[in-house]
Amino acid sequence: MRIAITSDVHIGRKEALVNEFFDASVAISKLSDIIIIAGDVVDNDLPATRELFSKYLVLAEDYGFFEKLFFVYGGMKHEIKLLHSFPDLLMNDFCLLSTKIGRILVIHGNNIGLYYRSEEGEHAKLGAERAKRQLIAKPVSWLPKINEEDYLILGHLHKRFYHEPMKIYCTGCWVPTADEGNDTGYFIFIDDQEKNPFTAKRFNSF
Ligand SMILES: [Mn+2]
Repeated sequence: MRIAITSDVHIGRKEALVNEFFDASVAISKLSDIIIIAGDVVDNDLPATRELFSKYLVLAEDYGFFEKLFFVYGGMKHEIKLLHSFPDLLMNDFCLLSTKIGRILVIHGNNIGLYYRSEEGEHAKLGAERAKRQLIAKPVSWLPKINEEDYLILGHLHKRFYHEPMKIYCTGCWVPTADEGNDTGYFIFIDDQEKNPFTAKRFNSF
């Protein structure tokens, strides 16, 4: 199975790399069996945002990847409302994949208490680690029970990292800001047949 995962595109925000996201989606769709957008695909529910999102779905139809798309809800109610107004979209609070390398749980993260305190010097990795440990210790009713061996893929933090010992990936985002520099616009690509199954692919690397 070949899986592409990204999140936090924030379509509708002025700075968001929307065209880059569109082009990268077309490129990665040719390599992937499933494409998961792990929350915050849109930034708001304005008419211009809906129009852009509709364009994305038309693109997906045209290039034959509409059926590969899966949307995981982000933190904002307007996103759920927007997604629900488009028929035939696959979506849920989470996505659980059973692969050759093990189970992979994809969730946005805000809804399991994912946060970190950068002003106190806490790294985003620590916030993600705390969230996973808490989820293992205190499972929540709306998610499958996970353990340490399961991979966890998160959005929400707008920081891209791989916390290898904890098997946690964070996808980053598509909104450049001063302190994030060019670490935006990535898909995590997983091929469970490969010896090194995880790679990160930036929009300008296709
Ligand atoms: Mn976000």
